[in-house]
Amino acid sequence: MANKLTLIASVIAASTALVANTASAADSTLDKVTKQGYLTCGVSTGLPGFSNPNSKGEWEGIDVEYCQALAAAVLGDKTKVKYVPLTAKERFTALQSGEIDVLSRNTTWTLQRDAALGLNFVGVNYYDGQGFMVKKDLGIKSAKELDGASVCVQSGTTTELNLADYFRNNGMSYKPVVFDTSAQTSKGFDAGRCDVLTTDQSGLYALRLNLQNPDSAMVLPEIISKEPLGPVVRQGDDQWFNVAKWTLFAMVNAEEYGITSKNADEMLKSKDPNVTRILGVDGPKGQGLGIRDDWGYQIIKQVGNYGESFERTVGKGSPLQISRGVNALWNEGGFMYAPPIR
Ligand SMILES: N[C@@H](CCC(=O)N[C@@H](CS)C(=O)NCC(=O)O)C(=O)O
Repeated sequence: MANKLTLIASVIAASTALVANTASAADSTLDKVTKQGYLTCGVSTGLPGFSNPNSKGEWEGIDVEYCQALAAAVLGDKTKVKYVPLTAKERFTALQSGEIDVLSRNTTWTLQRDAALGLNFVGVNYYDGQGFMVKKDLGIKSAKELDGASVCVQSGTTTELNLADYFRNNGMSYKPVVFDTSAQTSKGFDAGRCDVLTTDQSGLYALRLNLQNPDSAMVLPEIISKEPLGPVVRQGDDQWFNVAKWTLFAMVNAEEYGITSKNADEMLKSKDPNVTRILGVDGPKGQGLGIRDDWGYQIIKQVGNYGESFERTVGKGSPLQISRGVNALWNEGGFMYAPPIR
């Protein structure tokens, strides 16, 4: 009897180990990405500055450049990315199911998403906050004057929840007019389906550009929430989580130490150990992460540092013209601070 029980126990242990092994092999996103030779990146269906197809159908934006950086770090080639457009409602299921390797889609880091949804936020690549846009001819100057307004809003977002909180907190009522994509939301606003459009403030500036007459609308001064936006991976894959985190940190650190896509080659010979460690000439290189030693160099050379990416996509080099504000580096009055590469 005892023998039989031992036998059963060891069979159970062996099959559990087998299941665990299969699961961990299947769960290793880094192995999967390396084997297939490309990365699958979940983006929006189109939001200028963040993730948006250009006239040639190429994806552009700060969230797209993060995926390019991740591909450069892991595969040495920023073009090895397959983009999967996702609505706000679809995005988390796509990540949980393994359809995408990383979600990089103006997604707000919240407790519920980080914990209950089984996801890990990589960090913050854009500090945002929710705002309102109205037609100028309404004559409204503050969100406090919006009692009774109809509000165009996108489903499956923090925006919907903050909107309800804000109106309730201020003793005001509103009528939600709900859409699935940003294109539908801004068309709805343009067509007069609502008095006001609400979303992340960066999104307001982006959507305003696409209105028939951008000058007819204005953004109200109130910011009603915190929207720290960042890339997301699945829980339970620490190696991939690390690679994803340090890709973002390398871009921020590179800006801090003045390494750019243009001077990266020269910087390989720098006397500053902070610089050479970011570029993988010295220091931990790729060992602990399990990727190529020159991962940092590849990110900066092929994509650029955080500041370059910001200016090109949402900043002064883009139609959005957003200033750095709180997204400046920590030593320039902003929140962008990355742990050291050493
Ligand atoms: N940051 C918020 C809102 C994200 C969001 O989806 N915003 C809309 C409105 S600008 C958007 O990006 N839409 C793009 C799309 O429809 O694909 C969240 O994580 O819930």
